[in-house]
Amino acid sequence: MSNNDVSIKNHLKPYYEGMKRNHLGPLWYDLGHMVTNEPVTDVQPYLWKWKMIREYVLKAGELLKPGKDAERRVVYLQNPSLLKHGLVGYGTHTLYAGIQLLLPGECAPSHHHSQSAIRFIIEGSGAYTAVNGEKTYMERGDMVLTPAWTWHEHKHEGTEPVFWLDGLDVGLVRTLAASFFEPYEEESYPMEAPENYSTKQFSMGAFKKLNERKNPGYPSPIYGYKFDRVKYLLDEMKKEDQDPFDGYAIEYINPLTGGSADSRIGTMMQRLEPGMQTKAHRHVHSAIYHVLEGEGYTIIDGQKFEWEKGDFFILPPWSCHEHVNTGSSDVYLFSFNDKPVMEKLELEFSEPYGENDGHQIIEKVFDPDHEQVDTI
Ligand code: GTQ
Repeated sequence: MSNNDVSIKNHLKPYYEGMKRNHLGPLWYDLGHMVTNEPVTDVQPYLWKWKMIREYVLKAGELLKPGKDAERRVVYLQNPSLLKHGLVGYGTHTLYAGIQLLLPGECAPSHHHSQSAIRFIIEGSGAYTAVNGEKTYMERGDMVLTPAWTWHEHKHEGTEPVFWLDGLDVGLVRTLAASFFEPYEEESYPMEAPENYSTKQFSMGAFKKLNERKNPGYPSPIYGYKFDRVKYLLDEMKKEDQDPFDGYAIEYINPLTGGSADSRIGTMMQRLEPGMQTKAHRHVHSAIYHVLEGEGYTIIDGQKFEWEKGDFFILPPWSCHEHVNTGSSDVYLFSFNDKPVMEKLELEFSEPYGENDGHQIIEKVFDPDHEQVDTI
């Protein structure tokens, strides 16, 4: 830098300081921070062990009662990289995951909100979620929708504790400043439809009663997506149906639109055969994964995340990832994501990892024992 440049800089100092005081900024310095070449994110990958989560959720079963001490008995997954920014309850910048526990006889009262929610059943049976007055019974591996604004409540008529995953678009709705919540005036919304009606209506084909009105697309006419159907489809898939990046994979859809089951939260199940390793790619959408069955690992941006049945992990936006099944039986990975939003906003984009025959080199191994120290 010449003397001349320094004196120009000094000369302009009052100009830049004045700009700042008046809450203005020079785009010629900052454009590169605003309109970046590629997605920039604070979201880091993370993994939680089911054993550890389960202990904390069970303890909550002793501490409080839903509908009495709390609206819902839920322990949520807090991504540490986002808590730094004060983002409480964030798994990714758009998605939230919580583990809900209902004990026999308990009821989580009816309410509705502008967030969309999906449930994925982890353990136990005999509980239902009622959506707009229709009971949908929940069994392990089922996915249940409670789309934005639908009235929903949970009740347990069985004998064992029931655990399920709640997936909501909390971060997205918060960023858009569009959160609304309202409890129903009574514990229960009137039961208007026969049990499991929407699930049955589409389980053997697609039928409706004569004169029954169906909304022309939203929300999905199905609330309960059964795991036995998902498993059947995945197990039937042939070698040529394999996706190089996701293995055998299906998405849950709304049969009226052909789009995702929930209009904002995407849901997917993947099957990986023993020894299978997918190729790495990255995409704009982010996801939260739950291991329904099996063991293996996922490499995310060069870091190895080892998982087994029940574990959860975060897939940040635009992070390179590939999955490996290291066990002797099939792996089933459930995940939910913000892909429908990215697609609607014309922001979705993906690309394969171009080097090393599509596989990343492991540079680091995530150590949950180091990260999750203080168990009860
Ligand atoms: O069950 O309705 O984990 O409203 C977070 C917000 C569950 C629910 C959560 C909710 C619910």
